[in-house]
Amino acid sequence: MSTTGIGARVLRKEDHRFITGKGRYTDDIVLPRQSYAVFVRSPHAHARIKKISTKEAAAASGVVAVLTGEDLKKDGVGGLPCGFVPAPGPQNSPPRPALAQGRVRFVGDPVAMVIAETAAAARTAAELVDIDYKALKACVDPARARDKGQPQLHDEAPNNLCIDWQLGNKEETDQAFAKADHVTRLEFINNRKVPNAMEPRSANASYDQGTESWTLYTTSQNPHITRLLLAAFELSIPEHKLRVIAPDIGGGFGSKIPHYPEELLVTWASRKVGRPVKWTAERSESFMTDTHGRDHVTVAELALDGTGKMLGLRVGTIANLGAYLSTFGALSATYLYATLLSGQYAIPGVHCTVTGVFTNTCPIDAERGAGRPEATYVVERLVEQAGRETGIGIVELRRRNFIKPDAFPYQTPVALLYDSGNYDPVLDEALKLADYNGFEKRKKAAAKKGKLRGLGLSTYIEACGLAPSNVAGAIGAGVGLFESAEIRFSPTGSAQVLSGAKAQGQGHETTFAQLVSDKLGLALDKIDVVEGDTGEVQWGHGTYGSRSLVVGGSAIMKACDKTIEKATKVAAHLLEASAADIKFEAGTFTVKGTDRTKTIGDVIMASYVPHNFPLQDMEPGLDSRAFYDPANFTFPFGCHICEVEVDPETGVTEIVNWVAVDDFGTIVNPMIVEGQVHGGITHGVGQALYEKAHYDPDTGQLLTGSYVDYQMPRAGDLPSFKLGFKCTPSPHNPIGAKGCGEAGAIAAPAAVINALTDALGVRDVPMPATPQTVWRTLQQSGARQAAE
Ligand code: MCN
Repeated sequence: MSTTGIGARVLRKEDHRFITGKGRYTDDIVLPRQSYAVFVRSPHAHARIKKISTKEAAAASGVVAVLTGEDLKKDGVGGLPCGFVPAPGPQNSPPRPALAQGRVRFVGDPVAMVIAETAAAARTAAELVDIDYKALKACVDPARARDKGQPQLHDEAPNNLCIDWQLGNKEETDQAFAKADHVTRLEFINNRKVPNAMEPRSANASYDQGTESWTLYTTSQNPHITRLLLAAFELSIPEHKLRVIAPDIGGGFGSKIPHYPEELLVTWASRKVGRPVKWTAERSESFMTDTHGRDHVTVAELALDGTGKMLGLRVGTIANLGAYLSTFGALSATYLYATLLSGQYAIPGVHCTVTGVFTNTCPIDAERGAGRPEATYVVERLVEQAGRETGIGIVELRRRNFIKPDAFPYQTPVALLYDSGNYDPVLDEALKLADYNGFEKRKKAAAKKGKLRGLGLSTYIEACGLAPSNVAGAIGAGVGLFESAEIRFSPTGSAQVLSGAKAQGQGHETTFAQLVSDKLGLALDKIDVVEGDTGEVQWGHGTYGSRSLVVGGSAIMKACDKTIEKATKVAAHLLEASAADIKFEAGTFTVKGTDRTKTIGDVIMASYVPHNFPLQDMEPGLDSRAFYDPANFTFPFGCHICEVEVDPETGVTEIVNWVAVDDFGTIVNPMIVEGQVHGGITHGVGQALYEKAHYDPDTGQLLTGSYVDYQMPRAGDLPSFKLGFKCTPSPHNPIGAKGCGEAGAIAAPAAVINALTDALGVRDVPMPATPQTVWRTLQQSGARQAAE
């Protein structure tokens, strides 16, 4: 194995920059004559705007302009579109103006934009914008949003209904339940999360009067899509007149996928005021307005026959979509959710209904895992509970129902065609690493200390590597989901790799360089990866859905192949041989059966100094460009085992052991993958034990709007993870890789709550299982037991 290629544990190239404070984030961009924007946001969850008076603010010291929704209207600026309608539709998609027009619908909804010489002046003037609101009743609870008498958010969405959607085979599922010997039923809430990227959102736009074009720096996971939406749907300008640059990004976790009002507003305003306009969110703005994730209310049932064979799975979910449809709106609640409900199991009947509703809360969009953690939570909580209820056991019930290796490709009843999988060996390895057989002994030892010990499994599957474009189109996305790559060489043998992906911390500068190093035999330090600039990168769909390696990386592999093809001709010319006789290996072209060679460096140089090229047959240069559209998703899977100890006196849960065995196909950089798994698990543990965006049910105020009220997991909350990999290559991409960026977040919540319910001897503990929730659950179950 090469020391820098696929499989090598290479230190991250980008980390020198990041850990020495040399990263260049959007807020670091300072443009000549830059002005500063501050947004006046709604303090109400729901209100009519009777009047906005901007006079006093406009007259304040240092103020450049004060703009409102009326100004947007006058300039004919379009609202923010939603790029997804879950097929077959319909979907009620009410308009979403960038600045409120007539009504505000969640706390933080932007109403006015104050632009000034300094951020401090803009903040001071923002206090002077006088808005006369008529407060309206708020609708916050998704479970009640369609009830009679609830406040109505949009005229276009009667009863606050956005979608009423379903997937699966209803009749077969109903029949399965009719003949079931055992049904396990659970009801739960998948708690709303704030993604909490370390770097807050920021945008800085300028307009060049000479070329009549714009440049927008922004914290975007997909700058090309941001450009498309801004140019085509909002500003009505030719797309190439806008350059969108996403510089270094300090975490996204999905919240920087959507296109936001602030991006439009600074771009629009930069032309209006004739100078650059910059905005950076305060942390409290991030809490209020970065799209949130999850927020499902679900009833789920699993039907089994007398032998424990799964017959059917029936799920009804109410999905909170927030006050407006975000860019990918209901995608996480529909096709990224219901399609995963078959899990790792052969279940003949699966049916899911999703009712998507509007409420006076921040819009919902993708959050690490996006729909797949919610699905895994449903399946894995039910399976674990059924294993306990039937007495078959949590391991045996899974084994009896796993899709068998010879059943692949396996068509699930919920649209996905799993291409490959072998679940038993992964489960075996996880049980071994977790010392499953020794658990009862550990439980007894814990009891002696007065602790309740529990163990929970999560044998998850996910579909990632979004996505084949034909599938994206069929399910209702307004975009294709291929990826592009370009390799540009300099005559002296260094290379720039341009990719349409856009990292926010995933290490693409290292792993993508490893691919090229592996393929072309170039030294790693001669390869730089460029992402996130629509002026440089030909096209891209960005980074989310653990797609960057399997789709973006595959495009790079394809571009490498094109380069090798071209370079082989050049080498043949230099070596005076036929191209058919040239072999390329580890950066060296050799005439087969001889010791005559040219290095890739020689060939690159000759391509750019083509003094004796036969002009008709060969063109100078070696640059190559490729577009790659995958044939299918990739289906990573694994088994996570969590072991907890609960202090019954305080309700405090300690995670004492964590085992994760995953199949990510070919691994390019094991160290980066391990880091991704660690981050993902931590994300999921946060959801299970600590995090919840809590809105006051009456007023719609966000009660968890700061780190004082919203708890994130910390390093000390987690054990040292035991990771194992049992990888089998993906059958359809040139790397053989499967995505890894979300796996931990998908698997973890179910593993934690399964462990907790085991420890407490209860059917359910609501997430987040804070000490208070655990303590209350214990008291209630204890009281019940005493009564029984
Ligand atoms: N990789 C590898 N071998 C594999 C799979 C992946 O070496 N078999 C490497 C990749 O080359 C890449 C990294 O692991 O460097 C993650 O790859 P991939 O699974 O393709 O995921 P993406 O790069 O597309 O990242 C998206 C994913 C998502 S959806 C979220 S959300 C997320 C995440 O990654 N947000 C993150 N990880 C994050 N990590 C950080 N630090 N910050 C975020 O915001």
